[in-house]
Formats: sequence, C-alpha cells, structure tokens
Amino acid sequence: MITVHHLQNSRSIRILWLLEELGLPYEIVHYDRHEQLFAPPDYRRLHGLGKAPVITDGTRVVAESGAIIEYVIEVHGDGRLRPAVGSDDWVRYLQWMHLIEGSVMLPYILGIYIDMLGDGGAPVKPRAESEIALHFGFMEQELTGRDFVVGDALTGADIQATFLLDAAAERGLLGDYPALARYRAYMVARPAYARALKKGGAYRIADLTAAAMS
Ligand SMILES: N[C@@H](CCC(=O)N[C@@H](CS)C(=O)NCC(=O)O)C(=O)O
Repeated sequence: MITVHHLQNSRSIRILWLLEELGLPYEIVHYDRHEQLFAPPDYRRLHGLGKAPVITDGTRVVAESGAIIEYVIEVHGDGRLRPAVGSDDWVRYLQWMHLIEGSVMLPYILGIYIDMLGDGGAPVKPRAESEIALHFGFMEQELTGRDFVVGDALTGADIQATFLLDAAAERGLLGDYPALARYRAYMVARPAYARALKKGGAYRIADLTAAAMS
C-alpha cells in the first residue's frame, strides 16, 4: 500500500491527484507547515532533504515529485497515464516531466526571492523576468490549441505541470498566457483533482509566498 506523506499547501497534491486518477488504494499522513512555511522536523525523518512530496511503498521511500509520478505510473499504473515507451509522444512526455522542476521552477522561484529583496533585487530582476518570460512563453506556445501536454489524454506530465500553473495563477502570472490559463482551468476541473483537493485539505500557495515575505 502506498502512503503519501502530504505536506499541506505543497507539491504533494500532485501525488494525491495521480493516485485518484489511477484509482489506486493509498493512505495519507498529513503534515502541517512549520512556521507556516517549512516542512516540519518530522518530515526530515522520512528523507534527508525533508522536502515534499515523499511516498512510502512497502520498504521503499521515494522522494522528488517527478520521480514519484514516474515510479507510480511504471510500477502501479498498468500502462495508464503515459504514452508507449519509445514512441514520439513518450519523448515529449519525458521532456515535460522534467521540464517543470528541472528548468521552469528555478526562474519562477528566483522571481519570488527577488521580489522579497525589494530594491536590493533590482540588479538581477531583469534577468529573472526574461527567463520567466522565456519559459512561460515556451509553455504557452507548446500548449496553444492543446488540452493535454501529450496527445489527447491525461498523462503524468499534465499532473507535473499543473502544480506550477496553480502557483503561477495565484501570483497573477497567467494573465499574459491565455493558453496556459485555459489549460490549467481544464485540468483543475477534473473530478480526480477535486477529490485530491478534498482529501489533501488546505491548498493556497499564495499563503506560502505571504509567509516567506513576512
Ligand atoms: N523538486 C522537488 C521540490 C521539493 C520542494 O521544494 N518541496 C516543497 C513543498 S512544495 C517543500 O517541501 N518545502 C518545505 C521546506 O522547504 O521546508 C520536488 O518536485 O519534489
């Protein structure tokens, strides 16, 4: 049985959503944010980084959301939520699975930190903004006219992408990216996403940004 160690307001919503889409049995252990921002000390006992999400599956401990999504799909997915291995769609699926945390998150998070610095962040702000525009512009172009990252069905890559877009929407960043906003609205309307939110509890990423800035 898979256990999701679910940190409130976090990327672990991806894993709840994934498991709901697959209809797999799982348990949730809930963790509140420490000082409204950090994973609590208990969480570090699961994995050396102490970052969410983490799942346990028997004696296995799996961290890093993209790895967890790939693990669950490969080990428990029975061929669902991913294209056939080796196909052109699979190449695109893999690229998107890694694009979000591997490339887009860095400028996105940097933008938040630079805003926290106020005037002190001014020298690097243009660079961060141009990198955000590059990455969001790329995703906008790629998702224009599409309901899913790959083909005409949901894959793990959509689950990986939507958390980032949830966060960006809460920061008001999607106004210039209508295809991303439309794609996200389509994703969050899925019944499995709603079930994940209900089971996961509080999910307002803007609260974290506010706590970081206080
Ligand atoms: N690339 C990692 C990022 C993990 C990460 O930063 N998780 C955040 C939650 S969204 C966290 O645990 N923050 C709490 C902390 O840093 O103490 C992943 O995708 O799993």
